[in-house]
Amino acid sequence: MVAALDTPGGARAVARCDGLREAPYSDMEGGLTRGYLTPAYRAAQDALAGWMEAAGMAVRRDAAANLVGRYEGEAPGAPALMIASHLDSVRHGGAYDGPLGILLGVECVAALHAAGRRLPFAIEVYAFGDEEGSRFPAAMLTSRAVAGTLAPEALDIADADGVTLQQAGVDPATYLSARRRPEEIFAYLEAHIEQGPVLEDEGLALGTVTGIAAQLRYALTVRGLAGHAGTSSMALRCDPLPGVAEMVLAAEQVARADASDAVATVGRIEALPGAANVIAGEVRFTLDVRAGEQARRDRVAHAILACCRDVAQTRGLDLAVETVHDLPPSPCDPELMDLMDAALADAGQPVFRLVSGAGHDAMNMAALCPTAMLFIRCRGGISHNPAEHVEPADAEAALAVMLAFLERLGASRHAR
Ligand code: HGY
Ligand code: MN
Ligand code: MN
Repeated sequence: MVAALDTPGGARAVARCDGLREAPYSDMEGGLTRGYLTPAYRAAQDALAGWMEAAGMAVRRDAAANLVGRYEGEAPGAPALMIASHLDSVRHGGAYDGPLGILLGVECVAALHAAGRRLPFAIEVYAFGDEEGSRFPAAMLTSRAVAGTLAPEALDIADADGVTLQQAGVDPATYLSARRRPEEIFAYLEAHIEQGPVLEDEGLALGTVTGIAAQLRYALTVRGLAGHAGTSSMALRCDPLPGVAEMVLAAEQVARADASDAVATVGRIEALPGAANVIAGEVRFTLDVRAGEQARRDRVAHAILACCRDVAQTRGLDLAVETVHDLPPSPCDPELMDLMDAALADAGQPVFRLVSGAGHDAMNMAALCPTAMLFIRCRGGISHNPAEHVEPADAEAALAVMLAFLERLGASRHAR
């Protein structure tokens, strides 16, 4: 069990995140990898369930194996504000990307519970199970299921070891019953580390998020002809790996040349069969393209794919492109942004707004209800890296702003 600080608050949320980076809450030795539905995921859920119960919440797991803690409002069964983020991590990632937003939600409820406070709405804290897509070849499965935007066929997937979702412990036949309705959830709030350098550059701890960049993710497969590294002359080779090298460089060059907020990343590449003395027969790689506006994202992505097709044709390679996901930009709700700005001021924080280049579950929840996000400074903007760091004082400030946000939201609900 993770040793939890006795003192409720943002610093305890940070300490709990630190505890969740250790065994048995990680699938790897010497770092943090927590995949959806793995033993580490289940262990982390068990620790979280205990903290939710101690904060006065009723705890359940939904059909998508999300952990959900509910704290009733003044009237039982009232529509809820969802406060959420994700419990899974990238491979060898940081401790705060996801869990900090969940645990700050738990601290919000713990503060209300300790004061015997009930608001004019319920609060449901969700620990989404799959945001990163680090285990299965899909991302944001669980928030899409809750938002009602997940297609049934998206569940027909298996991880790198061939383990299906069903074998991993969820039932595809009932999975989509995790869906919530607008009459149940009226708004969504996610606190998250910025994962970028803006707040630190501005000397600020917190900021109101204006929206989330549009995101395209592809899986590309390039096939050539496997062969013997010693007997195949250079002139006669059909080696996909140098071709993919040209494609990767093209992705960087096209995105740089756009001289905008567009970004392109090849994060994973795999040469098969992967032996030192075998010319690869097949190379698989991912391509992630983002921009604040969909048209710019599409322009850059299509230009990169055109370069890939040219390279494949020139080199006589076979190219297959699969779209893994296509996420439009997701603006945050203007009224909730104003509420967040006012809550920042209530808590003595400068009011500052910024866009999110990183994707978040909030972009899916926007299909269900109005969304708000609060960004928290992280050192050097480093994330998806074990060096990810957040100051406990900044988490305390975030909690104060979130509690002020709840009070203002309550007042606005009373005024209706
Ligand atoms: O990819 C992202 O932006 C998020 O961290 N899953
Ligand atoms: Mn992440
Ligand atoms: Mn995240």
